[in-house]
Amino acid sequence: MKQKTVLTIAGSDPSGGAGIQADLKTMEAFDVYGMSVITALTAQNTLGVSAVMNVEPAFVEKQLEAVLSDIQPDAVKIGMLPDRKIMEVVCKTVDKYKIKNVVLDPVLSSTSGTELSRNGDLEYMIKELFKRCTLITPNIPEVEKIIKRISAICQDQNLENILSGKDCEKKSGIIDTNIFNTNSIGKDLNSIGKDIDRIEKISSKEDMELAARIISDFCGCSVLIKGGHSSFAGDDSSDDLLYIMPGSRRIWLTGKRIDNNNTHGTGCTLSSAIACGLAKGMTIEKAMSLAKDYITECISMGLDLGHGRGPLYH
Ligand code: PXL
Repeated sequence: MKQKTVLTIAGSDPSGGAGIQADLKTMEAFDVYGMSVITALTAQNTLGVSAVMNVEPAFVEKQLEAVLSDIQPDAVKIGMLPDRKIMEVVCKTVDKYKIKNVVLDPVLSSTSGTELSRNGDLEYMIKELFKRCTLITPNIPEVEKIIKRISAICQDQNLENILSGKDCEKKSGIIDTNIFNTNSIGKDLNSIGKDIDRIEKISSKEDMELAARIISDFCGCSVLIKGGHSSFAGDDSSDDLLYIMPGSRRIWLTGKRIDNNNTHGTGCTLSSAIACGLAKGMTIEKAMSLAKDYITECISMGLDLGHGRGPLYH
């Protein structure tokens, strides 16, 4: 018997709601064979993270080698990457094993105990890791951090040259797409230079669309912006934007905000569910649509565990 295989590269949450524990439960629910490489141990519960111990990069590499030299995953989900050295190991391994179907949840927030405090770490993630991914799945606060960083990179590299497509490619070696060069939402190049600053705060659906396009063009991957943190869309909606790189397609996935505070691990669960769909050969849209149904069901079951922000019903 054969089963599709999915690997998660992420941190451990001993209370079982997020990280590799949530990923593996999700894989079980999608009937794929789950594997896990651990990047960090956290000590946490539903009330918060009390300690984090990063795994040595060389040991992350040992885990990756052990798994990948034996089993080629049909998809990979990447979660918490606590430092740049671990990111470098992951990039190297994705290349070495020509891994396809990579879904990255760019865990940037302190709720997981990871604050990628050095800008260089986030810059590395943006320049080197995103382009190796099929899809990245930031929430709105993460989008704001990413846009701010892209804006700073662009300023460093002289916006004028970037807008004309010259300098950036030479300096960073990353831009092979039509950066800022699409008229799909009717902006001329100069106004987009201003827009990048305007959307340092995402305050409308239009901002989400512009941010998704900039990130996708700059980084060379498809982007899912999760609307769960939006406060502008009205109280009862939680719409996600899927921006698919080939063809620059924008797809809105509408969702009702569910009255449940127990949402610990939703980011991990959603990105894993998408990876499961990709492993089964689905398109990004199809995988996302099934993942959204799954997460909606997991939240609406109303599981109530722990004294803080509780986990989902997986
Ligand atoms: O959802 C972000 C996240 C990722 N990884 C680990 C976490 C969390 C959030 O708590 O604990 C290990």
